[in-house]
This record gives sequence, C-alpha cells and structure tokens, in this order.
Amino acid sequence: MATSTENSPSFYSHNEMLARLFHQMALCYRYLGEEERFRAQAYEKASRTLSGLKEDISGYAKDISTLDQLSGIGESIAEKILEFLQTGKIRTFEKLKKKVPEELLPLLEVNGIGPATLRYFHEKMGISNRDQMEEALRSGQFDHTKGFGSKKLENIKRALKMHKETQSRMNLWEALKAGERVLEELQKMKGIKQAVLCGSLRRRKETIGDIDAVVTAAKKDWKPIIQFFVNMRDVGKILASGDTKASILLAQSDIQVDLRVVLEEEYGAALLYFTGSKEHNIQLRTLARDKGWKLNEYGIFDLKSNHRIAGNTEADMYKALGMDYIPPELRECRGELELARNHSLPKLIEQKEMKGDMHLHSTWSDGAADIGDIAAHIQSVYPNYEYIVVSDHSPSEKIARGLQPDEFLRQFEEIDKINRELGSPLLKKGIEVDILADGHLDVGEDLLAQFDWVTASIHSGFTRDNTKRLRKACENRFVHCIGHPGGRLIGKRAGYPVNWAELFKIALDTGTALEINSQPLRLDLTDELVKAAIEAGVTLTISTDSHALSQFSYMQLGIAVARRGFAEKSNVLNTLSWKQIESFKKKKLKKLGLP
Ligand code: DGT
Ligand code: CA
Ligand code: CA
Ligand code: ZN
Repeated sequence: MATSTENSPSFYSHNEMLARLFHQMALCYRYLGEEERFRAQAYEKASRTLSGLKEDISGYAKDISTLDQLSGIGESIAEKILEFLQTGKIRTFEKLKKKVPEELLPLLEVNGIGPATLRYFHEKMGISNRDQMEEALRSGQFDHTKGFGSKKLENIKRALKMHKETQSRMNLWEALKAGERVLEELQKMKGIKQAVLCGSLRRRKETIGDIDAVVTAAKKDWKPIIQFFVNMRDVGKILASGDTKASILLAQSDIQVDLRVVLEEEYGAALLYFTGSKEHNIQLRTLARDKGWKLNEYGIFDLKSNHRIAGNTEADMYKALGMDYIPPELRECRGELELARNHSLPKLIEQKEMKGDMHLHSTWSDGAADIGDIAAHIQSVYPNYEYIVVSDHSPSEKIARGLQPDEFLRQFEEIDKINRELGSPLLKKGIEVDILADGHLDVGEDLLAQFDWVTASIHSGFTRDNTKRLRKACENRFVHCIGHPGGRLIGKRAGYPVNWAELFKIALDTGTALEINSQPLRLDLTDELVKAAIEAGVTLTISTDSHALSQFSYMQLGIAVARRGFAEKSNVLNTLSWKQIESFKKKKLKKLGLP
C-alpha cells in the first residue's frame, strides 16, 4: 500500500516508519555478527532518536547537514533518511534482507536467543522460520548437540513462547496511537454521530489483542460507513465486511480493527457490551436475569413484557442494576461489582492531579534531550507540573553511560543554573542508583545525601529471587523509592521472583515508595500488584522514566495502570506538592529511628 512521500501523507508518520525500518536494519546487522556490531548500534540509536523526535523528520530534511545535527544521525544514516523520504525505500535495506533469514530476526528481540544461535539454526540446520524452529526443538534434534545444554534449550523454548505472545498482542501505547488515528479517520465520515474505542483498549489493558470501535448512525448511513471504513487509507487487508460490522488489518502493522455500527439509542448498551471484559459482562447478565430481565448489546429488557428498561447510556444500565457507574479500567471482575453495589467504588486517580514526574533521564546519561530542553518542554506542555526529578544513571550502568560522582556535582550546577533562569525550582536533583548484587548501592553516602530524591533500581540478576536485595535498598536511609520494582519487560523478559507481601511490608515499615514505571514495555508495578500494594498501605509514585521529550506522555499509561489497580489520588505521592514530599522523606527517617 501507500509508501511515504511528502505528497501523500500516510497513516504512520515518517518518524515511526523510519524508526521501525532502522530497527529492522539493526536486527539484520546484529544477525550478521561481531563485524557489523557498530552498524547495528548506530541504526538502533537512529531508531531511538527518530521515535523520540517531536517534529516530523521531513522538517529537518532540507539537506544532509541539518539531519547530521540530530544526535545519533551520522552522514550515512542521513542519506538513508533522504532516500526514504524521496523514494519510500532504502536500497541498502532491500539488499540486506536478502542476506538474512528475515522471519527469524524478531526472535533476536527476546532474551535467550542470540545471533550466534540463530546463525547456527539457519546455516547448519536449514531453519528459516519459527515453525521449523519449534519443530526442531520438539523433535529433540538438539538434545545431543554441542553447545546446546538442557538449560540453553529451556531458555530458547521460553523465549519462543514469550515471543509468540508478543506477536499476537500489541502494547498499550502502540494500540492507543493506532486507535486514535482510526478515530480521526472515522470522524471525517458524514453520518457518524459518535465514535468510540471499546474493548481492552478502553479498559487500558497492558497489552491489546485487537482494536474495537463502535460508531452510532442512522440506519440509512450504515452501508456507506462500512464502505468508508474498509476503504480508509492504510487498510492493508479486509478480513470481513457485513451490514453492521467489518474487520480490517492496518497496513504495515497488521493491527486488526473491528468496527460495529449501531443506532444512537443503542449507544450505551453497545458500549457496555463491546468494552467487556467478557467476564464482567457475564456477571452483569446474570444479575439482570435474576431480576427477570435480559441484558444484551441493545439494552436491558423485561423478559415478560419485552419493555426496554435501559440502554441509552452505560450509567443508565448500571443504575437499573442498582449500581454506581463502573469506570472501564475496573471492569475485570476484581471486586468492582460488589463495590459498585455498595456505592463504595474508589475515586480513581486522574492525570490532571499529577504535580510532577519523579524519574527521567537527560543527555548526561542515556537520555536524548538536555536538561534545558526538558525544562522548556515541561513548562509548555505540562503547566500543572511543579517539579520534575532529573534521575540519571549511576556509575555501574556502563551501557547507559552512568555518571561518575564528579559528573553529578557538575550536573547539580547546571540544574541550579537552569532553575535560576526559570525563576522556579522546577528541576530537582535525583539519581537512579543501581542496586548491586548484594543489595548495596554503587554510590557513596556523601553523594547520596545531596540528592533531593533517590530512586534505587535493579538492572542485573533477573533470574534469582530479589526480595533480599530490595529489602536492603529500602532499609537504606537515602533511598526514597524503588524503580520498576518487578524488573519485567513485556514480551522480552519475565520479572524476577519477589516475595511481594514481604516487600510491601518492608516498603511500608521503612517509608519507601514503590514506582509505577510508565514505559510501555515495563508498566511495572503491574495493575494487580498496584492493588495489592495499596491494600498493604504502600505509597506509590507514577513516573515516565523518560529518555526523550516525547516520552513524557507515557504518564497516561502509568495512570492507566494505577486506575486498573484501584488507585486514588491519596495513594500516589507525586500528586502532592514538593513540600509534602519533603515531609514524606522526613517520615522515612523517623520510621528508621534516625534524627
Ligand atoms: P483483546 O482484544 O484480546 O485485547 O480483548 P477484548 O476484551 O478487547 O476482546 P475482544 O476484542 O475479543 O472483544 C471485545 C469486547 O466484546 C469484549 O471485551 C467483550 C465483548 N465480547 C466479545 N466476545 C464476546 C462474547 O462471546 N460474549 C460476550 N458477552 N462479550 C463478548
Ligand atoms: Ca479487542
Ligand atoms: Ca475484537
Ligand atoms: Zn532503570
């Protein structure tokens, strides 16, 4: 379908398409081995730069020298960008694809399978897709092969399984972006009264199988609406097309979108039905039946008289069933029906209540933006924020260019200077300090004492039980918060084992906060752990862990996880002023019995 040129704007932005292309090129180079290591890194970096860019890349693409100024874009990659913008293709990539087993490359993204293993599979065993790989593993072909011990085989099997799951589900951020664009397109169609995204996307699940959209319209408009939908730009494939519904795959991403058209007066009933979850709906239907009613996608009806009791809005329907309105994020059968009946649902936290972001990276370590640009961006886009905590990496994080102690001191000077220029203490001095294998931190106490806010995180040892390590970090007087406490990466790495009940108790007893990290592949703590942490009385933070200006908008993902975990404003520390955060820190010292 449509390739990208400046004259035919595409569903995906240039930045996204190039970021994806460069990522694929990086995978090709990784596969080719050690000699191409630097190319692999360069393309990966360019990919990150592009996905973090605020403006469309074509704005920079007057000539190679303007592109060259972007961090991570050298002359050779700048040429590729121009080539892509002009022709919609990159010849080098077309050639590169012929040298590698393309279908196997995505497996490199999963922990447990490296390039050498893949090359062995392909070159020595003639395997070029995952089905063949699974078959070879199943049939025991490797069981006596040198270099493939049982542990390694287990890892490969686990990685394959995890990979299969990611292939069938997308992350919440990707789904939100695609969903927004589908809505934008639909809103251009005459006759559509309301258009709304339902399903797991409206419930804000961490991964999404497909996108469900419901639109309302007069019956005479249904046919043209369905026609419009299946002929939208960037439809890659039509899966089904009927009188009231249709399904398509978006080009390039293969994301499935299901559309359903209903009458205006069916809006509430359709919304409720297609939002799910399925289990929540089943429970509602049972409640209706107990009252002698029937509940379906058209409304609630009396079984005897067939009289329609409710259905225009969702709120009507919950009310008819004797309940308060249940926000979509809670519709997972985790006790919400009972609470709604007792009028005691939590008042879920909202993004507008956030007063700051407690975890972000600058160019001092592995971030893409410098502190001055970050401050300006926050002031213009997040006027509600009273503070943001610059939290670059500590020395052990070599790949992420962790800072040495003297660099932190110089960073403090820069922060003070920018705050003076801003005329407000927007920037706070923070650090994401590494928790070492034995639970100690990799920065001395003299330095730690000088930060406004210390987040301690685990970045190694992902397979063992890390409860003890985290306990030790919580017991450290200088640690205010544990970053991404579970350590998982969705689709790439399972979280390490933790005794959560024990950790929640330690966090509470030591006055340490636990983070909800809003990066799309982290979302860590998970919604279920958020709920358990709150029940245990633990204080949470919600932060973006931003590595680029565009990532500050991940806050909405962290908020979604918090809401799914029943969090209210009072459970989240960074809904408070900095003065109140200072008193949270003082309370920690008191709890530890320190002055
Ligand atoms: P996903 O797409 O796997 O992330 O999850 P959902 O929840 O979006 O599921 P999906 O797309 O299969 O269906 C969308 C909604 O439609 C679902 O949340 C509830 C409703 N639904 C679908 N199939 C059924 C069904 O067989 N019975 C009932 N009661 N509701 C259904
Ligand atoms: Ca769905
Ligand atoms: Ca669906
Ligand atoms: Zn981290």
